Amino acid sequence: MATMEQLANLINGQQVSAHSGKWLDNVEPATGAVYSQIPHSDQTDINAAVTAANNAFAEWSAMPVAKRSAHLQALADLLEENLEDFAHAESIDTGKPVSLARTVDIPRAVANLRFFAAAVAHTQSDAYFTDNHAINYTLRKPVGVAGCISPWNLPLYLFTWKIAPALAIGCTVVGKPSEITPMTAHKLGALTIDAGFPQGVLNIVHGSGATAGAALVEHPDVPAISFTGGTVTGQAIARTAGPMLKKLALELGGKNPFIVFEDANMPEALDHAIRAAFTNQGQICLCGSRIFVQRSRYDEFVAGMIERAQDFKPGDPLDHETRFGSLVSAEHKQKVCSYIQLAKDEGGTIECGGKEPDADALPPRVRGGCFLEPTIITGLNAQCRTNQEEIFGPVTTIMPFDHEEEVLQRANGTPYGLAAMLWTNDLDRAHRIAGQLDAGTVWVNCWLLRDLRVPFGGMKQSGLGREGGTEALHFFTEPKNICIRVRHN
Ligand code: TXE
Repeated sequence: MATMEQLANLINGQQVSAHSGKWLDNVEPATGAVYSQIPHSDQTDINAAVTAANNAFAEWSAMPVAKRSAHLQALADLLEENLEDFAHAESIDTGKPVSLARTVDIPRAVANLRFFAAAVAHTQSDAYFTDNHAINYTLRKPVGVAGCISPWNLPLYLFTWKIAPALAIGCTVVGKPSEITPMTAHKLGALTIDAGFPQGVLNIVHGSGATAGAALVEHPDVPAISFTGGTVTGQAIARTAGPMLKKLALELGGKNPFIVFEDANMPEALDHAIRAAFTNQGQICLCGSRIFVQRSRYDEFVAGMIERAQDFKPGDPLDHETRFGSLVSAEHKQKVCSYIQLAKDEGGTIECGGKEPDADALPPRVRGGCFLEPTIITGLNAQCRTNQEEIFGPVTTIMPFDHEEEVLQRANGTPYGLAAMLWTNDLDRAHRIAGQLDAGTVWVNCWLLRDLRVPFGGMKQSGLGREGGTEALHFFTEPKNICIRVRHN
């Protein structure tokens, strides 16, 4: 029997097992089989990683910016060279189609590293000339050891989204990838050794959220925590980090509205709505999971969505033709199924999907996997739980609306505020509505078009603080104002 691959922590430039010698199983969700193990790290491992990061901080933060950038660019080069290998690993680990991993996740992870390597060279410091008698300027120093905790849906993309700005600005890092999808972060850690990163600059500790994650958040020598994940976990982290007065960036859940006015370009709106609903099996915090369509076009839109959903046939994620893969775990699939049942109980009509694919619709290799058909539900009101709570799976509802004010109120009527999509050809209306939507990002006539320079994050329960561009670089610094009096003889 082949031996099971055992992943390693990266601490002080060395690949090591958990101090306790314990392991957690890592499952391939498309088959349900355990295919590797990760270190079940605890406080002892986190302490070792933080010590290594602390020891590396003085040299890394004092290094010329161009040299730090070169390290990140070297890592990006290696990742790009190994794109196929990483895409394959990400597909096995997450259940997402390998075609998505190789065209989106991995290239975007490369782009994150390159973007922040370049952006840090262009950071500016504010300076003010104060009424002719003082000059104020702001020194921004890296805050120290940054704790970066990432989720399972876009594992490498979101891991690099956090570590790249932290490293670029001069912080050292202890990263804690999701225990559900550890593989690509593990492989990236190995690449940092090949890229010649100084020891201790990037440390990666695997393990559960309750053990390794919590120990990282509680560590007194980690002054900044950047977290992406569920709202409940974000609230728990805030309860620990808040009283310790840590810097905190939380990117949490969403329940994003996708609003289609009658004047919209319908084929385009439909093509984007279907992608926004079902890309990555609906497991993207920016997915559009509540679609509002102006009544005159409602029936046509529902029919168009049902037709297009047929293109998202569940298949083996490793098959390059597959567009729609497996959910990330049996537990998560169970959660999504419970919401489909809830939608039925609340009086919804399942227009398509709503169940597992028939066994013979899947190739034999993946018949034990966590598959669900893309699901479209109508007939629900905006206030029911199905339309209020984050499902985070291949489930979208469609509702008709009559007026602007009505749709605004319903779109804004959830605890979340991450993203909103708006489809109209009326320029005045686009500006009018976009400005009033409760969302950190509003996409007008597009979805998931990203510019890494803009602030990214959520309003209300969708988060705290902003990532992206200058905001991300600033997050990992402690600004200090220096005021110099100007004497006039
Ligand atoms: O994520 P968790 P879960 C949503 C989605 C999903 C729900 C729960 O609705 O169904 O969250 O997902 C680490 N201290 N999103 O439970 O727990 C954990 O190990 C420190 C939206 O799988 O939030 C992992 O590394 N860390 C989301 C990370 O937190 C802790 C993406 C995220 O896990 C911890 C994923 C603790 N006490 C899920 N507990 C998005 N915004 O994109 C867990 N962790």
